[in-house]
Amino acid sequence: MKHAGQDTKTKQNALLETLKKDSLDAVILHDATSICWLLNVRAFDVPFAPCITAYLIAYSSGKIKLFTSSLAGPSVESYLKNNNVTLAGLDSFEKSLMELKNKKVLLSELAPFFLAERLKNYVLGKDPCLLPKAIKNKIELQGALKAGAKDSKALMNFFNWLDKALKGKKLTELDIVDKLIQFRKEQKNFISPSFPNIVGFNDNAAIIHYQPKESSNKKITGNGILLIDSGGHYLEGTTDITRTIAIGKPTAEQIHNFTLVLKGHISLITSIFPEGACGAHLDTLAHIALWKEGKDYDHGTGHGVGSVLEVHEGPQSISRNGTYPLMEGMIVSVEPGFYKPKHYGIRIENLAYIKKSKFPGYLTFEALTYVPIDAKLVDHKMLTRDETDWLLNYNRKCSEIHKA
Ligand SMILES: [Mn+2]
Repeated sequence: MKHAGQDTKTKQNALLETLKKDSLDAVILHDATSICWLLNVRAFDVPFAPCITAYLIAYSSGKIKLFTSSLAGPSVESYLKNNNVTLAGLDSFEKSLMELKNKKVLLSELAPFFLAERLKNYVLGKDPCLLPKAIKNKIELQGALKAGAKDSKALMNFFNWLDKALKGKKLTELDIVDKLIQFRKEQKNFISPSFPNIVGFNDNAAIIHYQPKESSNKKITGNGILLIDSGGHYLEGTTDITRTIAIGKPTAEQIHNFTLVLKGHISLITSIFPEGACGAHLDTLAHIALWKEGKDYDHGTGHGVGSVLEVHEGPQSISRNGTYPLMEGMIVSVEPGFYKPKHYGIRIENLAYIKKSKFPGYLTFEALTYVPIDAKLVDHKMLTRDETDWLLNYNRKCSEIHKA
């Protein structure tokens, strides 16, 4: 509750209102992040996402049944009991499901097929927890800012170390993966990485979802660029950041393409947009500098981020398919990139939250991530005055956070 900002009873009451409004007998939740969000519980069933594996049925009577084999400990059990939740094993889910056979039940469009198969009278709709989970409350946003600052510090400490370490013995991509975890562990309330870290040098980074393995593990040596995409869960929030840095001397082409990606990043993160605008409307901003040169990248520009749940969370997304309105309080990543197959990859990723702009009815972003952008990869001649100002301000704020 300290970190959730809203108790489970309040969340349950809002869910109950939805059931009443649509005259539903029950709703079945299958998404672990929705269940954990609703009950304000976290667990360690799944690597990289502090969630439980469970099903949940919320009845219009106000009763809630949680089916899981993973929650343990009398304190959790009594917490749930005090909050109206009956605990049952996963094996008894089927029986409760059959009892709902002729009832009017809300099922998420993304629910597994077997649920719909068992029920006759189901209504397909959005998971009712999806939107309230995505719109962070004040405490969750404060937590995200705290987690962002700690994570940024961890990364700046890491990059300082890396700078020196590269002058000594040869490091590999996997050495860096280990070090990233070590530096995050130094920060208070660190829980775990929020996804398998991506560390790719030169051609490895050209593979968008590359993760180093023993068989692919490259030594960081000679000239090139190094892409590091990593993140963590802290008690207060979840982080995700990508930095691309020059090792040795970058080529003019690498500097040029990095600057195009940077222009896209700045254009999106500084944008002001009307309420109701969707990710798809803004996606172009991150691409336009690349498109002008017949270049592009083949991944989404931004995803929602859970609060100590999953690092990828809907319903919002900044991509061609992002048709959900971006709303105040949502957290998104801003991560344009560029990949030259078999040569190198570039990505610049910050998290940001959506807030009111100075114009009524218009929204904007505020960064949660503060780790300097590598000046060795920036061609200042390609930047406008505003872009240069943004970069200076941004890097200044990074050093303030590092010193704090
Ligand atoms: Mn990301």
